[in-house]
Amino acid sequence: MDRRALIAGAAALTLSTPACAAYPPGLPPLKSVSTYPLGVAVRHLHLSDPDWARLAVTNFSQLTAEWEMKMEYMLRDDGSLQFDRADALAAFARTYGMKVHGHTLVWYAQDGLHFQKLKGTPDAFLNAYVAYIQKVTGRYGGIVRGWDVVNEPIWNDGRGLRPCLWREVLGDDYIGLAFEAAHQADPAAVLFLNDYNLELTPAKRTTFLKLCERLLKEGAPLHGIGTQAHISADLNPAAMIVAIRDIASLGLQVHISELDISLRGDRLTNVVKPRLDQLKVFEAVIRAYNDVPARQRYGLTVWSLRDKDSWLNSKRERKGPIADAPVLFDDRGRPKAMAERFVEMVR
Ligand code: 9MR
Repeated sequence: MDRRALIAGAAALTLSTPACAAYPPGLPPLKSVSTYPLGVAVRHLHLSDPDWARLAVTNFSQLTAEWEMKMEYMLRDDGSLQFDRADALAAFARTYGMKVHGHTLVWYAQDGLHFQKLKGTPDAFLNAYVAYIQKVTGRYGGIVRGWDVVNEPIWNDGRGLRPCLWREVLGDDYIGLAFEAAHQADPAAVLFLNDYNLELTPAKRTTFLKLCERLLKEGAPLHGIGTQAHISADLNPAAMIVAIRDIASLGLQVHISELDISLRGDRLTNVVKPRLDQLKVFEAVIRAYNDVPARQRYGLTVWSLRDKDSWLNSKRERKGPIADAPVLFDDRGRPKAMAERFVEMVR
């Protein structure tokens, strides 16, 4: 990667600026007690926010881009690539000694005009598909330790593979092809299949795990399973334990890749119910992950640093008057009970 871009990105931030609310005495930085990489989602604007940066650098050892490493940002309509923000993130990580997890190469929800235009010419489509994956993974070789190669391939009710442009043109093998392409470009990267609701919907988990087994049988370089864990505080804690055990049973790396625990008990009405026992569900997450063999624990990533940074409180997602509070630090950057419990429980 261009060294000048790295340095420019890093210089944009000075952590000596007076920063966020004082960190409570007695609570060690979360990453200092964690036995596995502890990740946090980041958006570009956070990198130049000293409050965000200080809290993140103190407590977390790994970053996942919430948006800027997705195709929707990286790929312009004319097929050219836009790396500026991913480079800035990589520079930030390097400056503060953090790891980077790549999210995401192929997603049913994002295809883009460049690929839509190639729909009628499957050979050109395939070439562009492989080229995109290889340019992105190749550029961040040695920087990104693992990639969500394919994101959310399974229907929410578990009935099978979702339809998408990739599958329409390349067939079901769009997944295997993506893994192969990524592996060729960066043989050291840990390659993940990532999905959500694997805890909530056993039928989806079963289909997802069958897909993993099929890929492994076919020799795909699939190294890990990302379970997003966008869960709600009314999830039965036992469901989490069973899900993680099932997921780990394949012997692959396990990444809890996008953890947040919403206080909206009912996702249909989106009513925030502050009384739900979020802590109980969080404890189940940590207990379940503690039980995964250490060699399979790729890391746990929380999907935003402070409650106010969460996608659940974005204009598009927030429905009612009460804000959601799904993550470990409050709006002012103070650790919540979940952060304290993490320190007590992690091993
Ligand atoms: O939190 C992300 C939000 O800021 C983006 O606008 C959105 C679309 O790119 O993606 C959100 O993150 C999603 C993640 O990439 C995949 N799993 C579900 C996450 C929440 O929607």
